[in-house]
Amino acid sequence: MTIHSHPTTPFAGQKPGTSGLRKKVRVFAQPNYAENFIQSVFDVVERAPGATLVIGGDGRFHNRVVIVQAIRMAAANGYGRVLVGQGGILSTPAASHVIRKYGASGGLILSASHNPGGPDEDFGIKYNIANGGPAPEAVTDAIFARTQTIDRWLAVPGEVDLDRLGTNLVGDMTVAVIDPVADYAELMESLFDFAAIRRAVAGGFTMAFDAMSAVTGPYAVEILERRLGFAAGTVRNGTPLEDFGGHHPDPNLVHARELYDAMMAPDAPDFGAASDGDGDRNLIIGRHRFITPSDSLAMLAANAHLAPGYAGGLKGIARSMPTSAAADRVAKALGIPCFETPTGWKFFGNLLDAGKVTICGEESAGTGSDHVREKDGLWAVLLWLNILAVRGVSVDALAREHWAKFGRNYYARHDYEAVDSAAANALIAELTQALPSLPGRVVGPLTVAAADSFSYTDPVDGSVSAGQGLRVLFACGSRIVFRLSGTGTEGATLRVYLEAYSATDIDRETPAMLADLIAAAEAIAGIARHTGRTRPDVVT
Ligand code: VG1
Ligand code: CO
Repeated sequence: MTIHSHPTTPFAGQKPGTSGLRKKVRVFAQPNYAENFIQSVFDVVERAPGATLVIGGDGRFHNRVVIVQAIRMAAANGYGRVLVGQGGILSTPAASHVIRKYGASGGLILSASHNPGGPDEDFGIKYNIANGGPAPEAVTDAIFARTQTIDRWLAVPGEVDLDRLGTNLVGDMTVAVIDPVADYAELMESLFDFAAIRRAVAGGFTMAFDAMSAVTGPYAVEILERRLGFAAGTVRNGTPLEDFGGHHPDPNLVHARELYDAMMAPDAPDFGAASDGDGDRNLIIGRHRFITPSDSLAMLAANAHLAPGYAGGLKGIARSMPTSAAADRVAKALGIPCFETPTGWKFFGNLLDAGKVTICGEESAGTGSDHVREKDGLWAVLLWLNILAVRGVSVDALAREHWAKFGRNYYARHDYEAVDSAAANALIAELTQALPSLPGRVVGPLTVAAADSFSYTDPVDGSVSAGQGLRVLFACGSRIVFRLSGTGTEGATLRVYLEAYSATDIDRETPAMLADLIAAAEAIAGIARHTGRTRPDVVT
């Protein structure tokens, strides 16, 4: 085997964010850019000689180029085997499952998730460890440190036909091109009552699934249409496209508007759902009833025991800090612990590995469980379908019943996108300074009870992650959280998370319930003064 050593010099800014390294395609396409990052991964991550590496992506533009290069580099760096999805495709949860199932030492997931794709759009690389989950901060910090000193990358010559299933050799390393869907579909069948869902479908239950021209299409067609019997055409936009058809593959009320409108129409199907670029997010809309991701986590947790995979009950629930406290109320009722972590799935890994929690979720449309170590869009859809099939109720009825029992957490997230980075940093710095003086301040009808910068101490390994978002808590129980996104590729994105709870008033409109909080967010943080924006770009 001939190993070529290619001299290189470091690039600034190869620091993984909330979920891997994300940059514009033109940044990744520079000579040595992707290679430097991948070599830095291979230089620092733990593995035995001859270890297995999983490689897959969401099918976006530039995927194939990087996958073939990563395979040549893996062979030169002592891996014994690479498992790669056919066509370079693996959804993020499927990649997590493949890592676990085949005992791989880790995986490279090539995705920028919900960010748009194409020559002028976004690309990303994320490393997952042997548990199938995103590398924890200690590992991403070590990778970043390595990118700052790197002086060579290694590769062997070789080509791979990503489209042909089967095994090849690159250098001395085996490359197995695998069916991206089969293992994952089998896992889903082991967790859920497919027979009950099939009976509901035979009885007339209908759904619409928007794959947003992204990676979930083949998974959804196989599972929903072939195995569960939903009508052909149930899966819309089911062919993965390199530019996602020009859309943002972000399943929210802005980018999945067509699905939302279909679900609000008089002839709406019973159930609507969508997933994002890499298949780890989910959007749930019942006939005439939108479910916030925070509520979805709570409702799934309250009913999960109806699915065979969770019949024994839940060990605990974890949610990211900005996610609403709806799940906390369910945990309390179930008598199980509820953990509050920083934003990003990597913080759930230790809790899942230690058996402290079974279900996790984020307000950004991510829900998942201990079946893999990533959030999982289709998993959430199937758990909803299982629950609805067993209970024989509509989404709306289930939601109302839930709120009647637990009260309702009205919730919204306001995003100010592509804000000038200096302005966004100034807003956060000024607000951080003001935190100690906020308690007692009266803003309209609201009084600040407490304010802090969220810091997390991992209960399993004791690691501390500080500066994870600014929290302003009001005496009435309402809350505002401010933080900057760690997944964007242009300027800064300011996220403002708004939450108001009512134990009894469960049938109000969300904007009305949040109006005082929206005014308070402006008064406290000076969003317009700092950013020049008077309204958010995206409300979800
Ligand atoms: C966003 C979400 C976060 C999610 C992350 C990755 O991060 O807020 O909840 O875990 O995206 O999701 P940020 O730092 O931009 O707020 V995905 O579907 O991009 O892998
Ligand atoms: Co995603």
